[in-house]
Amino acid sequence: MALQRTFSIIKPDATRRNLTGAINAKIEEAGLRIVAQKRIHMTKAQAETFYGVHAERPFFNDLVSFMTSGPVVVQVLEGEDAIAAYRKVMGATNPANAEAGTIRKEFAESIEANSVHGSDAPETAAVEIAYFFAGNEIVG
Ligand code: RTP
Ligand code: MG
Repeated sequence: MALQRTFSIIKPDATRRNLTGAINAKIEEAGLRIVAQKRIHMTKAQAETFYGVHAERPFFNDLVSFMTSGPVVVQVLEGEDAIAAYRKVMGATNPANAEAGTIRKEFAESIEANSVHGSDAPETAAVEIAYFFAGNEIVG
């Protein structure tokens, strides 16, 4: 399979606990390469647009508040089958259901404060990457 790219966010619960390096180690151990990375504080408008697919969900307002509650690290990851590979090392949305050794099992605080985001399909990965990165910020 060809190289694929996925979009990742290290969420505010993880940056607050200084876990960026520990999460990046998990990413690299999974065979993924961090080809773009920056630390930002998302605006409310950015978070609302980014999670627009969840706008009608009961947890939407809490999710936007959480994602703007502190800095995040946005990343582009590259590797074989990167979207599925990253979802695997992230673990289940609810850390209670996540497999041993996954990022969410080891680091997540709750179903909401679950330390990382990863794209769920090639189409969403492309949109999410373009939302946060210019082409010349990604170095493969
Ligand atoms: P993500 O999009 O962040 O990679 O996570 P995911 O695919 O595993 O989960 P998704 O269903 O897309 O939900 C997006 C994020 O919303 C928060 N959430 N809170 N309170 C709740 O019941 C609830 N459910 C989801 C989580 O931060 C989840 O990652
Ligand atoms: Mg999702």
